[in-house]
Amino acid sequence: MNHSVSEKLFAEAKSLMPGGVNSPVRAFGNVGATPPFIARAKGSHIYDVDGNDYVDYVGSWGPMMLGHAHDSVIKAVAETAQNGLSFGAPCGLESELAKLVMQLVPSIQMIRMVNSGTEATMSAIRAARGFTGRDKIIKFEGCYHGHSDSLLIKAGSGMLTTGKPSSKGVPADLAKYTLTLQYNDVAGVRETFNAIGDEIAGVIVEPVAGNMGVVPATQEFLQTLSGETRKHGALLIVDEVMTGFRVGIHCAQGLYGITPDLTTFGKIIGGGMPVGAYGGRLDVMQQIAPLGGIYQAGTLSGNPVAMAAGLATMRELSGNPEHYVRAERSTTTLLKGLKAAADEAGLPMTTNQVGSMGCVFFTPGPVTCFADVQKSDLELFRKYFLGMLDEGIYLAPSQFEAIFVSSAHTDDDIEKTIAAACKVLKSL
Ligand code: HOZ
Repeated sequence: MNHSVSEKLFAEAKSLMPGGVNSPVRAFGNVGATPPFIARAKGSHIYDVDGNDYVDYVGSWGPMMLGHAHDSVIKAVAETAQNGLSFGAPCGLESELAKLVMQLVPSIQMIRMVNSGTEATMSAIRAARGFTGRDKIIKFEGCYHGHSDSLLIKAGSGMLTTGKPSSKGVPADLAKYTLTLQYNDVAGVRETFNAIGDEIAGVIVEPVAGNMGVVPATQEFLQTLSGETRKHGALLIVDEVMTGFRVGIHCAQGLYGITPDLTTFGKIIGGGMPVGAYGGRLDVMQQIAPLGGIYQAGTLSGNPVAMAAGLATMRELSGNPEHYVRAERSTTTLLKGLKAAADEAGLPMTTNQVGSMGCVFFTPGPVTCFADVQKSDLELFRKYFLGMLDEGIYLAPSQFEAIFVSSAHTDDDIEKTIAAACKVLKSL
């Protein structure tokens, strides 16, 4: 595959931006290749500046549940943009999106729109601290909740890609308030709460971890978090930036039957535009400015174009449950095919899936926590990734990320991907 135009653009970008990118994972550093520069995308495919066509399993890291440039979303964005891009003043679309999210997720009694998942999680942590008057938070190793200071401790996603899961620049005096436990470790959670439960402001968790590859939580783990936080007066923050309206129309909390105190959203609720949100219990959300003393603000928050993209996406998804059925079925077929290809090639592989999120690990498994993830053969992943890219299959360029399948993926896309995997894995 020719990547000469991408190579030229990347060389220039590297002199302008750190690593040539505006978000680390997309630099392809972990797999040792030049990232294709994307010219356009439609449905399940993306096309680079060299004219290469790929079946896309990144989907902008999650938002593209309907596939790229879905007609209804593009129409809503184009029509709304005619009337102005941002007012820094209220508009009706904010309430429309808020109502729809609250209808679908009953734990959300009040919501605040922000501009990214990072803003949402950062603000939710502040809300938990402000509400409880406590400083300590619990997160889980390998979970990633954006790049705010308190959450960049033993984090996933790009932090694992760089091999340094705790960021420089986070004051030690702040980092000491973030306790990191093992994902799915029920006993560890109980012990910590027994020891210092009355010091914990909140627990933040990805209900399906999607930033160390995909690792689903067990029902028992989530129920324990729910029970222990309630017992000790701490808040349970379920980070649904990835899973929200992806694993089901009622999100992961609907799937697992849990009622968080606070939930964070991003990705799908913006339909591809920069949007995030946090919301939950009324008594907590009423403490947010201007109602209460926990401050959080944003000039572009709730801007009409982003709200319109999110609304169009959410209306399409909530009106047509078939999107979920189709995307999940494609994911199951895909992962079965990839596993069969690995078996055929005599390579160890574990597949994890929840809905249309999935992942392969090059280890016999099972993979239920970060310690298991670390057993995966990264060199094998690198070779697999590069081989697949060459076959026109665009996967997340890191073992520590998810693949996202959309309802626009066709049976042909899935067959082509499995055929590519058979060829690539056999050659390794
Ligand atoms: N951190 C996100 C992936 N889990 C986004 C990566 C990117 O956009 O480069």
